[in-house]
Amino acid sequence: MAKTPKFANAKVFAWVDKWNKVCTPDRIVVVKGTKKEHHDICEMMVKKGQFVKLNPKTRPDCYLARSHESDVARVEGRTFICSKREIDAGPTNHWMEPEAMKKLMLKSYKGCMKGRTMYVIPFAMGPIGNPITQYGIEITDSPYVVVNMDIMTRTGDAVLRHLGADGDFIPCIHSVGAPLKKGQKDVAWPCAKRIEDKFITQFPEERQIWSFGSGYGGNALLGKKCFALRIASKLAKDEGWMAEHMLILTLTSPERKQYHLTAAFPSACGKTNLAMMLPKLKGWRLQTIGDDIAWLKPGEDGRLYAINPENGFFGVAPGTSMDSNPNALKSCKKGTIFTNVVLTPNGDIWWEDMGVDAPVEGIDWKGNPCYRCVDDKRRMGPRPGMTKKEVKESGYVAAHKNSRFTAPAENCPVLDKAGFDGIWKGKPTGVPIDAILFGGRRPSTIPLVNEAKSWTHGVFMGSAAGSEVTAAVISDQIGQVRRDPMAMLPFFGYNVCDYFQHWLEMERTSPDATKLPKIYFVNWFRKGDDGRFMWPGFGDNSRVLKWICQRIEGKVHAHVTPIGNLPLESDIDLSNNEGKFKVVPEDLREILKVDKEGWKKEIATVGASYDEYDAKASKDTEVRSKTARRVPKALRDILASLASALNR
Ligand code: GTP
Ligand code: SPV
Ligand code: MN
Repeated sequence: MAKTPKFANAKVFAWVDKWNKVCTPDRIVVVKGTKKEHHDICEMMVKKGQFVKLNPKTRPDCYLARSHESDVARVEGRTFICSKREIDAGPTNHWMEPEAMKKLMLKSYKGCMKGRTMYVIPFAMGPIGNPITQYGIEITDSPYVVVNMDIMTRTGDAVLRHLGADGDFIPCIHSVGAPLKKGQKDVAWPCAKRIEDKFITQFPEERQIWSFGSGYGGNALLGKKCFALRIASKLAKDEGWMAEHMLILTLTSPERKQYHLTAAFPSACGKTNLAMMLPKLKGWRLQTIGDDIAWLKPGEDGRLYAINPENGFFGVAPGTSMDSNPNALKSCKKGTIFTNVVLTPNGDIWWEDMGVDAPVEGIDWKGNPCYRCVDDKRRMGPRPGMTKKEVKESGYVAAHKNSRFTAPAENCPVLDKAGFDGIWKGKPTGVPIDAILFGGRRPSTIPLVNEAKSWTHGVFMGSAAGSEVTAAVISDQIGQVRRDPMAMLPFFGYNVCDYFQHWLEMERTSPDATKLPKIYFVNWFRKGDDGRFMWPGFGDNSRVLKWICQRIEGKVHAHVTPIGNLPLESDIDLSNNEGKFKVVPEDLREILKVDKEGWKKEIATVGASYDEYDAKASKDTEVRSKTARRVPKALRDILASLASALNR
């Protein structure tokens, strides 16, 4: 057995020592967080066939990994919130009694790191030393996780130094669940192959994270969804702040006025794209602070101040092109890890809708050869000589739909460095937020942009959010619309109804509620009868952001409708409406309307989701109060008045 290394912090030592005894790794490495260490681990993985080194001329310090076919996205069906009582996990989460879960998982962990190295990753969520920042220790047997965590969070010695002898941290344990027998050769992507052997478990009361069996994304990089959303949302509720699935951006108007916006869209629904967008409107400048997670704390002045707890981007590759998101592509120029994309013969990468010609021949995400289509240079098929139509009908893609890049934030050409460092006006407060956007992929009904009439109405809008399920999760419901309140459905660390109540409380407890951000609901994804998008999206979304800023300034009027305040068509700036994708004025008119019949159905669906949440509370005999763990009355009231207005 390996000897547990010394740590100045007794709690860190205890955490590592405990898992050393359970997992029995061959050796233990404490991650220092240096460039050399990162490089050495990547090169070690190349030697073991777990990474492909990309062409250092075109992609310096970049690597490609291919995951196992069973391990390509988050596994919501195997994600658990293990609070002591089921009702505290709520109606949207899978639950198991904590001690029962630990017993079960300990069986899996027993000897699970035999033949492997146990890495200990000290990491910070947020700039080290910032008052909003939190710390973690992730134990893992996956070098892939180490180098990804290295990009996605601030890791290493600096964190241990900050923790000192008794600093607090969130303890995390992760194993791919694939011990090696003596002399057994490792595979390219070790993991537990059967879905029922994977566990992504949060213990919100003890504030621990136990993950087993998967090496992919949010399942394994435990700082991200498990910590910064599930555990942090619980911390935030207890302490009066918010942990949200939101991008953060800085927008500067031609008059040089700065605005900070956050936006909560479900997985693979456009956060990274909006966070780095190149505005089509002249004179407007957009900068990135974060692309996935925001922690917001109320300031004494009543404003909400936000930091991005992450240090990199774990972005969706397919669809990322110089047309759609040049800043994301530029962020991937160096020091980036690509997972499940196509390898080209000259050691570069490719994916569908990258906006560049596919190589004549390449290696697809499964490691098999793939070939450029005969009639489309921008498509690849599994056999030579195929047409685009044949490939489309077969459902084949050369890069997995949830293939991703892990890129350092510092690579982003439009990074708002001060905001990213959590600094505002020289102080480490995070940036003050002017507007919060909710959104989702909605082919019908939901207008381009809709302004909430009040904070409570905005909370209602968030609670009512729905979206088509994307490939970011392993699911048989991809493409179907599901309710995804605040884009947090997979990430609530506690009861969704308490979470709604917490949002409402942010207004009630605010030192000055008039300073809270204004709330909007946007939809870039309306489709016509012919299936085409009715809004060009991407850089054209700046037209909507401008309208939002003008509303904040009180410069433009709006149509006050039962669903919310909608723009007058003439207030959407259509200057510079040229290029490959354009706003079609007839379509714009359509997506700014209230579709009364569609909304009646929408309201019924929202009501059904509320009823489903409440049904669970009714079953819990221990719920004494009549209102707790139920959808707050304030939201029910808005639903009812909206229903009656639509039926008038
Ligand atoms: P996660 O990392 O999973 O949380 O996803 P995300 O919300 O950051 O999504 P991302 O920005 O990576 O976008 C996912 C997909 O949506 C990509 O294929 C984009 O091309 C597409 N997309 C993003 N913005 C727009 C838009 O404005 N219009 C359209 N039509 N597609 C968009
Ligand atoms: C998401 O699914 O929202 C992601 C990717 O950001 S993952 O980190 O895998 O959760
Ligand atoms: Mn996400």
